[in-house]
Amino acid sequence: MTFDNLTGQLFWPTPLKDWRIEEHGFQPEAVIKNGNKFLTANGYMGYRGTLEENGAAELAAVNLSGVYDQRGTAWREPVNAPNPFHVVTRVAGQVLDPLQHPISDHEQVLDMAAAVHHRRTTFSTGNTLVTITANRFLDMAQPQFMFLEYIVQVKQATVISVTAGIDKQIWDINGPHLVDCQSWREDSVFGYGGQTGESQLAVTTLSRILVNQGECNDIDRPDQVGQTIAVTVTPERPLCLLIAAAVTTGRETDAPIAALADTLASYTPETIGQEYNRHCQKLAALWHTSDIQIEGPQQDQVALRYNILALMMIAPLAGSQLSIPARGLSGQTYKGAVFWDTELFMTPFFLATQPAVVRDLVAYRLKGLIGAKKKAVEYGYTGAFYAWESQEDGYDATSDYNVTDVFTNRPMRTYFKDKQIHISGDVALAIWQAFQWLQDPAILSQGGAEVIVECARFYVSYATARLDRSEVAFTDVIGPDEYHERVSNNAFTNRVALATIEAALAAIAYLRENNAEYLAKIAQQWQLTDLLPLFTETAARIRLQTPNAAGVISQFDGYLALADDSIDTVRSRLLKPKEYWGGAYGVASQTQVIKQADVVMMLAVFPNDFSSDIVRANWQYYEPRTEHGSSLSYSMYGLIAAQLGMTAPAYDFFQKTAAIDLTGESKQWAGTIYIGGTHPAASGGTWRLAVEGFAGLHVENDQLVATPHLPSQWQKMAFRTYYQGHWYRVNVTAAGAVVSIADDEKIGVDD
Ligand code: IFM
Repeated sequence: MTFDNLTGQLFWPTPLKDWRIEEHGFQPEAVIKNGNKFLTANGYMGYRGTLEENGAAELAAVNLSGVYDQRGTAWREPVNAPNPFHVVTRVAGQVLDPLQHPISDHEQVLDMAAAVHHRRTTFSTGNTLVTITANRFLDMAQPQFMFLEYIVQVKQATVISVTAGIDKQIWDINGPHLVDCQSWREDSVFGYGGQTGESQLAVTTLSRILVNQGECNDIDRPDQVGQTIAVTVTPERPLCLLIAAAVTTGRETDAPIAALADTLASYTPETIGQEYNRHCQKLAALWHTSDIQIEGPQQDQVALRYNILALMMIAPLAGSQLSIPARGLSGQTYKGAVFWDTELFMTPFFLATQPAVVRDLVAYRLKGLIGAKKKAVEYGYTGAFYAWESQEDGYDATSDYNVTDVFTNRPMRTYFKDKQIHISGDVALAIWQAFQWLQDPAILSQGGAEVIVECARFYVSYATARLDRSEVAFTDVIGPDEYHERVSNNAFTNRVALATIEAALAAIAYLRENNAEYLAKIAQQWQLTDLLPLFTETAARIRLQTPNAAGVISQFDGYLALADDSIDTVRSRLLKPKEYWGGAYGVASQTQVIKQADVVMMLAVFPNDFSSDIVRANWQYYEPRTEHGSSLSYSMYGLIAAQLGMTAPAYDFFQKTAAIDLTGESKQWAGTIYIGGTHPAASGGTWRLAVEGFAGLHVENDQLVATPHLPSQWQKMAFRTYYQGHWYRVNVTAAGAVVSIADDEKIGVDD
């Protein structure tokens, strides 16, 4: 459909440098990395930061939140929807794609204020220049919708042909996931989709193209459904396309395809502009409560905002009861599964800035209780053993063979699923923290208390199976450091188990006092009479690792007796670059080299357990022995360093954790398995390091207090935070911090 008044520049990116991620020049080897770096998302779906001409080979994808499928015996993974923004421009039959065609200029930008992806590429073609500019956003106000403007400018009159529409070739790792796919067209709207093989869930992409000139023809080819536009473009009149698209799945029964198609059919350039404004308003409201302003190097401000936006864009939609996968909405790696990353690294950000999101994060784990109870039974325990890699309804997607041996190409038995038992406590403690932070009794009475009690029950049953008469031990486990498998009394795990049982006792005590009716109803189901003494007795006897004469806490029984080789020595023993460091024969397994913060993680989760001398002794002992092979590691070392006042290393770790998705230099392989994508735990960790580390925000006697340790590079920090029914402003300088109430804020926990 042709619109004369379509001139482009509807979603133009901000010129403000503090709000821009930008890259200039084109590097073919950075295409996949940039797909992660320039991701845009809106909680319903993520669109990888690829260029419009890219397809499955460049990992272009529309990754859906919470829709999974399994093909044969391959790993179950999230489903990608057909991509409606596949646009290819040709001049004299040549495809304008920087991977194939000479260019004179290229930029890619993420406008963080409006979550707009922008690219502009100038191609040298014949004796003229053709510039393609494209801006797109995933609508925050109407999350099933997304919009793209695509503009072709020329230096002199040039015959241009454009093919635009839905790409039928979907990037899948273990697909294809959509079967019985069909395309269709009704007036100006066309669509393509199918259904998932495993659960027959319909997934459809709909689209409509608006253009300002040219001869438009509908196409429906094996690879694409859409339109071709042929036109002689002049310097005075660029070719402009606007694509309005929507994705729908069988879950949205209240938004049938016909209704979405009607909305798409009704759009004009003006109403799309209005929709963009609504999207920006929605995002501005999120920024209002979530932004952190600093006075310091611009690159730090930009990096901080980048990580905050990364979390805002992937927060589950209100009421979806979904959570956040370890790779966010950037694709299918890590099976789109939810790990402890959400509870320990991301939840603190949402509690403080968008408390309503926490309701869905908690609801997701409540739904997972059935699966967690089943898993406990499968392993011979009672209570709730949560999935290490959780998909929908708490299904544990972890394979028994999560790593492939690079020498034999055989799957290696790993024990993440069976032995990383701290996951149950991570879930329980996050729910307990949410209850305390939000002061919302419904969190406990609507299922939260049950989860906490069942997780505590699991620890009791795990421990009693190996009960030493005097001490409760947790043998044969894996702590956060995954390189050392099947160890005993991992310091973090035992401490988490104790805190879980204590939280269960506290939750029961709270219910007894405040909701006796509910407690009476479930007392029998929980077998409270038997359970309470068991909880008290177990909690009193859990063996905690204690500091030795030098103040060092052993990561697990026998850890300090392992070979104390340096990381470089251990690395020098690798025979292949992608060799796995852990497991039975890994180069790190029989040494003190660890993958990620473990004892230091415990110190971050339980900050009041030890004196600062002990905390410092452990930071100093473990840091040189930590490979930081997980994106979860830098932030926790930075957080503890900041709290200790070691601001120089804290700042160094801030820069490292904040840059993980900006540089794309994190680990991309586990054995022969690709694990690339975005790292929201590092983003949450970045926020925690800034807020809990540099600003020193914490709770003392139910009051928010800030004891700052700003790095010398920062002069000021200012941000908002929610706590127990109030909004606060926190202003930090090197001299101190002021935490003041700001109840003029309109956005509350239920918005
Ligand atoms: O949850 C983490 C784990 O701690 C280390 N490996 C990667 C997982 C997902 O981020």
